[in-house]
Amino acid sequence: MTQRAKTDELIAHALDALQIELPSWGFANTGTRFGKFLQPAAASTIEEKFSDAGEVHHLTGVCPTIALHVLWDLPDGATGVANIKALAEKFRVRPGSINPNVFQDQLYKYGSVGSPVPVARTAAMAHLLESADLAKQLGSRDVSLWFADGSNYPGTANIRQRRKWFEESLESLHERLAPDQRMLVEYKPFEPAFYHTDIADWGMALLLAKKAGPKAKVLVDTGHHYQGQNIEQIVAWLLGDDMLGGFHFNDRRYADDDLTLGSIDPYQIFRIFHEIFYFEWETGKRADVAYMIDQSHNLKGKIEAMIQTVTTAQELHAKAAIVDHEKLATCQAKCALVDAEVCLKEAFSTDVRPAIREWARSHGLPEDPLDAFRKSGYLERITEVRSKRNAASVSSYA
Ligand code: LRH
Ligand code: MN
Repeated sequence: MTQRAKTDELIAHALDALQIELPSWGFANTGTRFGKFLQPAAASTIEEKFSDAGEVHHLTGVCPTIALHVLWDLPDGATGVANIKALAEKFRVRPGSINPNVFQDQLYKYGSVGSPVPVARTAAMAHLLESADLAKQLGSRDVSLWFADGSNYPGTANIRQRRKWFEESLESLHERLAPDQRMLVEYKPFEPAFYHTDIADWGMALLLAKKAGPKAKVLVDTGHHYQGQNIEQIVAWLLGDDMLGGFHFNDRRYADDDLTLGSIDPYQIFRIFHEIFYFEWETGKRADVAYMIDQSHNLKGKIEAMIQTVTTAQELHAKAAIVDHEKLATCQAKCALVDAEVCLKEAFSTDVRPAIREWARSHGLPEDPLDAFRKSGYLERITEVRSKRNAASVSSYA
């Protein structure tokens, strides 16, 4: 078999295995604290979010699930389950990770499960347990946890006491999960809290997950790191402990900018994928990792941005799949620094697009999903239906 054929086979194999979950909120009119620029075609109903996710899956073939945010997508709790199942059937996209929301209600001013206010802790715990039950009813494996909990001024919070409340709550949630379910603990260094955040980094998330139990893993949101932090090293450590549960992919220049994946630092995502492929090559084990997108598209067309993100992820994933791991391991062992680095550079600079187009053709998918979307008329159709309603919604900050 020629080297080219070997490479194409590795790429096809990687593309067959790659599944990327889409965030329902990525299709809605979202913004920053300084307001949001309304898009006439934006989704606001759960049906529209499933429809848009279905369109992206129809064009790319690799997005079979949609992440749901409980308050935004299931505001009436269990009464919304039947409708979600019907939408999943209609648009051929399954409900994916279930995201509780314990950060929006006024009750959570001083935190949720970490709040000194007992009624806030009780309400938050009840919502987490309800979210686990909703996940069971929807056949969703993952309950994906992010807490805005923290403080804004030194001395205003008992950090150790709050940790204890988090440990208790996450242990109770762990008990509620079904044997095949998981809870993913997401960390974030700051925002909306600007002095301390209770789950601020991977170490805190790891300790809480390990204390909660075997169904708890760590979720790495690529936008939740300090400048200069080595994210792929965190990924390698979590893989080593079998504690890497999944990713929220996005890109950033400064902080949690939620920009489209690979728009600022594509080599970063390539290095992350590399650590996962290298782990799988070395251990022979399949990394049980959920790949999810977590972006809010303030300026780009939301569906175009999502398609761009998925195809960029496919490309960077395919590049990482063709690193010559055998050669790399030999170079690392004999400290052949330049040759080791070249193993990655060689793969990263390989144009994998012809192989991806061939893979798409062989799966009856459009070679260029973005172009196919633009020619589909889907955007024109939904704009017709949604624009009047969207024009009416306000976008002011204060
Ligand atoms: C917090 C976060 C979290 C989601 C939210 C939409 O910054 O990354 O994962 O719940 O964005
Ligand atoms: Mn996230």
